[in-house]
Amino acid sequence: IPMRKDYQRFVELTNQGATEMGFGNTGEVWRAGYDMPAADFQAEADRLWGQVQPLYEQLQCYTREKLVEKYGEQGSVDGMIPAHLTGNLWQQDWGNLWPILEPYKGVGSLDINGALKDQRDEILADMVSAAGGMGKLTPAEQVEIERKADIEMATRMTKLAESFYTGLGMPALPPTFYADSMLVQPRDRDVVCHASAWPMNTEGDVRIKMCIKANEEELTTIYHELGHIYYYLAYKGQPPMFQNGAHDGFHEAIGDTIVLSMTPDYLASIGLVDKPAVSQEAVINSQMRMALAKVAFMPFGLMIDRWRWGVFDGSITPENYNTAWWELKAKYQGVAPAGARGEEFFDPGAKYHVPGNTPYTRYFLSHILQFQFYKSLCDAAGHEGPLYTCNFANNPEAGKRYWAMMERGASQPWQQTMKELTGGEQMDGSAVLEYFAPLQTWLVEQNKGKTCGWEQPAKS
Ligand code: X8Z
Ligand code: ZN
Repeated sequence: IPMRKDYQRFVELTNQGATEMGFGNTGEVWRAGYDMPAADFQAEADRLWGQVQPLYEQLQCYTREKLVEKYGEQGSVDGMIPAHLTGNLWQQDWGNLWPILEPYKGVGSLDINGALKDQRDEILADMVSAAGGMGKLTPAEQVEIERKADIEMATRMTKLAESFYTGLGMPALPPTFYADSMLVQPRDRDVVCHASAWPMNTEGDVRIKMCIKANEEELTTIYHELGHIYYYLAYKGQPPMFQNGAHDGFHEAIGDTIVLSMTPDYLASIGLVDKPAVSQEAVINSQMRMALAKVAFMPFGLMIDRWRWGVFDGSITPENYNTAWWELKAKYQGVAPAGARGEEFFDPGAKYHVPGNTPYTRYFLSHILQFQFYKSLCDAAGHEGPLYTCNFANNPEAGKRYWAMMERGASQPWQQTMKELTGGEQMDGSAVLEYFAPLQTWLVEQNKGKTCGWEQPAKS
């Protein structure tokens, strides 16, 4: 709420800047960054969404049914998922619903959270015993040693992520990366904990800023951030103008492509899960786990900028900020608040990228691209079998292909860079569908006889 007035003023100022540069508004500036007419870009995003929408709708339907099973009629709002039941403040990642949604209980257990917590506790226990036991420590020393354990664990997780990249033949991170990055929350000052990655100069001084905790989501976020870092390192030989992603979706997709390669086999190879079960049930479980992160995200990745494009072009006015926000969440995500969220609230302000003014369509595009990149790297690695079983860790051919693509930076239209990696010049959701084919079939089966879909709220 304190943000609303400031945001309104900010919109006026940024639009003024856009106009002075010859654009209609800031949304147009954002849509102009894709080597195609800004006017075509919106249709392009719609086309991609249309490809994956049927898969999302099946996941939404299944999730809603499970919520209704658990919470009765409070598990659904006119066919939509109650926002407060997704286990995520923004409804962008449904991983926390795993206990309710796990298709086959306990098959091929993928308890990475548990494994990471155990590791952290072991580090602490070792440090404590080296110091002569907990009883020997003052309360202040106990706090100190816990912190040391957190730092050690965060460093270990970061090195694990780094080892995926070096295993592909990419360079080790420079010593300054570990010396100067912020890996854990400092005690003596307030900081922004939202993860980010920074090129400090053009000579390879790269750093990340995170408050790493020992859980699965944070681990995959490190892989994501190192994707930005390795992209910076790969294109640092380009002239400054070209030291950027082919487009911003490419930048977001580098690390996530690697996360797709974190199959049960890979997780077992780094000691985070036991030898994975091999069965159709294990496949569905593992696909569901990935879908709760990736498929659930897609309409969210799209709706944020649908809202901001509307705000910037004036079709969404300050009197409608919050109403329009929830209309878009309903339309794309099929998610609804349990109680009224009127204009006395400013819910968009709770999403980091809105006050931070980071465009968001990049993440939607990334969620399409990363499956295309993954498929190409799997091809390069000579993978055979269903796409979702591919793990290209330690494969030099995949590494070479990826690095060659990353080295290009923004030196040519992204379509050309895309062609060099994938053979095609278009973004395309078919790799998403290929990857999730077993789950989609399974979901359709589960949803048989259910009334899927939801009521669109009346447009205000
Ligand atoms: O903001 C991020 C990254 C930093 S570029 C941590 N992400 C989006 C978000 O958290 O909302 C990654 C996925 C989506
Ligand atoms: Zn990112």
